[in-house]
Amino acid sequence: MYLHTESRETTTLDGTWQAIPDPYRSFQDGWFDDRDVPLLEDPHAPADYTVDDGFPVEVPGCVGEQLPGFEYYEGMVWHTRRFDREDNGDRLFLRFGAVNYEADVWLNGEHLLTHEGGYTPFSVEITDAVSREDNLLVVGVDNERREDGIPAMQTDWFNFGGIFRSVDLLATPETFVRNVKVETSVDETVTASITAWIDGPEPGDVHAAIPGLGAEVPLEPDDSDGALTRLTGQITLDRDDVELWHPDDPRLYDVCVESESDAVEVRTGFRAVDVEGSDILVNGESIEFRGISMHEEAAGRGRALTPGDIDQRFEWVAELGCNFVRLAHYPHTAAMARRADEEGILLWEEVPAYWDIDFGDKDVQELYRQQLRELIQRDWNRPSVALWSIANETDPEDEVRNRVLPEMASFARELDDTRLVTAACWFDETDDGLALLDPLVEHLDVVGINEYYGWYVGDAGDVRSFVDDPTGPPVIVSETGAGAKWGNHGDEDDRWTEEFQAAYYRESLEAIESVEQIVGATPWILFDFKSPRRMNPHQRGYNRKGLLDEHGRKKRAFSVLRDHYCDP
Ligand code: GCB
Repeated sequence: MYLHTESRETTTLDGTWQAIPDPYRSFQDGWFDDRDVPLLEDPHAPADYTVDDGFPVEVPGCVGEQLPGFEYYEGMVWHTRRFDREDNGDRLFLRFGAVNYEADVWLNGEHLLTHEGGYTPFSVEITDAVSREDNLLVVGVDNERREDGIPAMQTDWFNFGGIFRSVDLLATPETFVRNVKVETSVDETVTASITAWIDGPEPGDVHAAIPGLGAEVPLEPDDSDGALTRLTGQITLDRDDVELWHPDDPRLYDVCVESESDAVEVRTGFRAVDVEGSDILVNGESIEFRGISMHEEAAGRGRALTPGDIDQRFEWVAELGCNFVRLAHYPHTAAMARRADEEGILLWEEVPAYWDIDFGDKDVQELYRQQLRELIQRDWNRPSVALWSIANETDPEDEVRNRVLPEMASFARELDDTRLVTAACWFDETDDGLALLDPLVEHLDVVGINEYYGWYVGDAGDVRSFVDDPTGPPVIVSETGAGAKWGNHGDEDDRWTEEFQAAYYRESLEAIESVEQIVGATPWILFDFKSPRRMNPHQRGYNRKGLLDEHGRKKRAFSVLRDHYCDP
């Protein structure tokens, strides 16, 4: 179960760590065995590495962006640091925001945890392993791609390695509130169904309150699993008494959960997202999704975004007139969703089940569920999140995929059935025009379609031939785009020019607009991003489909999309 840290005081372990690249994995097997420990501790020993004298790197950070010569490195990098314990809590947890891709956590020579999956948070209790002073924390960070990984061997983005989100210590009482879920529904009344998980021997009395609405409810135990007790309760309010969360007016409320020994707060909003025919409704009203896709990347920092990077993203989104963002192709920092809550931006969040995943492998299926769980439990209180996307461009002819993906859609709904489940698929070309034949479609609430008519195939505007079915599921064009090098000008027919890209946008947006069943789009993509598979002279290691380049310089298509959204 996810460890809630949102409203809590934590001690940060961010800052300068030591990084020791280990491409031959020569330290891996003997890191803490009897032979090596003296080497680690004796500064005069003939050691090839010492835990205190790696290359200094900043955490959060991506290794390749910080160590000259390691830009495209994929493999093991040991990360180490020492810390003193400063809290007086009964229990202490170590929490990582994200480590790409596998993390092996050692504290004072004791192996505590291996975590696979590069974009979701994880934590481990260290109460029995921690000392008051001079704790040695060693994290093996391995970003080598693997056949049985999620993602697997091929992606159209760079595999930045590192501890690229914050590391914190969280001290708690013996029994504490581990996590909270607030599910809201909106009809004649507004309901908040609150679930709390209490970790520890004495759950005692627990209640939930929404001070801004003068509402309170005791939570009753309804399940117990070892040390974890689940409690639930409901608050029902008159619709007139609540200001709903909506992109035009993103009202937020605090929900407080208090046990006898602990208390946490969740900042959330009341809203409902539903499908009716081929419309998506927010609080019962049909809404058009004016979106854009983005990767989590900042020039020179990889995926380790600063607060300034996040501000900048939301400024661009506001300038474009968007009310919707696709956070592709993996979970972005939780700060994006918190900010989207405040700004009234709807989100599509996704796990990196991208292209060729080994869906038949049971361990991969478990890893898939784990990644869905870690994302959904992290963000299920964010009113901005409207869609959970379970996959991107997976093969509709693959029978194993067609069995496993519906299971993952059900799993996402089991965790949270107040959002819509989607996946990015393709159109099928038939004699009558474009159609939705992918068997996955019937298991989705909303169908995402990636289409590049006018770039990879066909002509911009071919989407017009879609066999519109006003009773079919809502469709979002989750990708459409063309490459252009910033500053490269020419004729509208010349690929890689800004003019070509702008013309592509004009045609494609008009075609998308003409199809009833399409309720929105997240064109590909806000800014250029690193991709080792893109090496032509215009690309040189970057996917150039951005509306901005990697330095934030606008291409002409930026204003085409802005005019489309702001001045239709
Ligand atoms: C896609 C992928 C996306 C790529 C994009 C492209 O369909 O989903 O990850 O970056 O196309 O630029 O080709």
